[in-house]
Amino acid sequence: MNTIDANAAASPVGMSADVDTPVERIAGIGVAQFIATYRVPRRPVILTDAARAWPLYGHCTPDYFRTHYGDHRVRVRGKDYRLAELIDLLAASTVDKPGPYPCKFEVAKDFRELLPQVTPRFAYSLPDRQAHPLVPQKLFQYVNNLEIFFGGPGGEFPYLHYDVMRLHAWITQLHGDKEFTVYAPGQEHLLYINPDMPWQSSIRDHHHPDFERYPLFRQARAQKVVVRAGETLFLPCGWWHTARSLNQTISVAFDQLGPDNWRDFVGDVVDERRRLGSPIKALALGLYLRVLGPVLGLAERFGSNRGVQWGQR
Ligand SMILES: O=C(O)CCC(=O)C(=O)O
Ligand SMILES: [Fe+2]
Repeated sequence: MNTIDANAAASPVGMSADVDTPVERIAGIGVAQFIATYRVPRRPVILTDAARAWPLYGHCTPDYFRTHYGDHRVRVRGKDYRLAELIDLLAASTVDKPGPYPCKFEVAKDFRELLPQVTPRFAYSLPDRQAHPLVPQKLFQYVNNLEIFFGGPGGEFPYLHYDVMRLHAWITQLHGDKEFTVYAPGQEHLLYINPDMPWQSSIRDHHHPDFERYPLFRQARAQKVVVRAGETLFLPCGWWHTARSLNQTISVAFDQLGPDNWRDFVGDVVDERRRLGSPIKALALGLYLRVLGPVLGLAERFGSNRGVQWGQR
């Protein structure tokens, strides 16, 4: 796996989205410019100020959660903990003896009081069509609306993937540093895609891959991007990624379905129905969604799907 230093330099604006264009850090960009420069050309980018308006920004620490939510009951991989207990485990996590990872929870269900603390949703991530009543909500039954992740040093995300149904991914580091390894789309032939879950790679222990077993993976080109406290990573639809926690981390993540990834979304949804052995349903759903796309696009010109906040699905 070749990597290049993602944080070293900014690249000229307007270059196409490929893995050799280092991920930039930017601030103060207008929404229209963001869409034209990053979202539509599908260039990952780090926004250093997107979450600045969140009340939780700047004072989200493990101690904050220990104090305010210490007795909160949480469940990680079938095991129940008090949040304070989990935070202690993560504080003791090391590369050699990592604590559980990821410890992720749905904010609207597990930390509902936090919703106003991570509001407003960034205008860069709108419109979002996931909650639209004309979009079958069943499609999102396994997609969490808004997640909070707790991690400790050595915690590694378990599989290389792109976010399911080719949604755009937004990940904000509220505390600590996380290293993302990102692979541009188009390298699927090198990533040993899981045929049953084609948004996931089947490479085991992909952070320390066995290149004898996965020789093609050696040719995959990746960038390592460290996202630091306060920063937000935008990962466009179809970008493969994984992450590891460099120290104690708290992150908040959500997905976006907008006009510019609609076609990709429909393609994946239809393929999935076909794979599940329902070609007629796949055809009908595909037709419906292909007609719906431009209708929603028209409504969005008049401001539709922009007032979306959290917990509305
Ligand atoms: O923060 C991480 O560990 C990766 C999160 C991620 O990519 C996901 O939940 O889809
Ligand atoms: Fe992801």
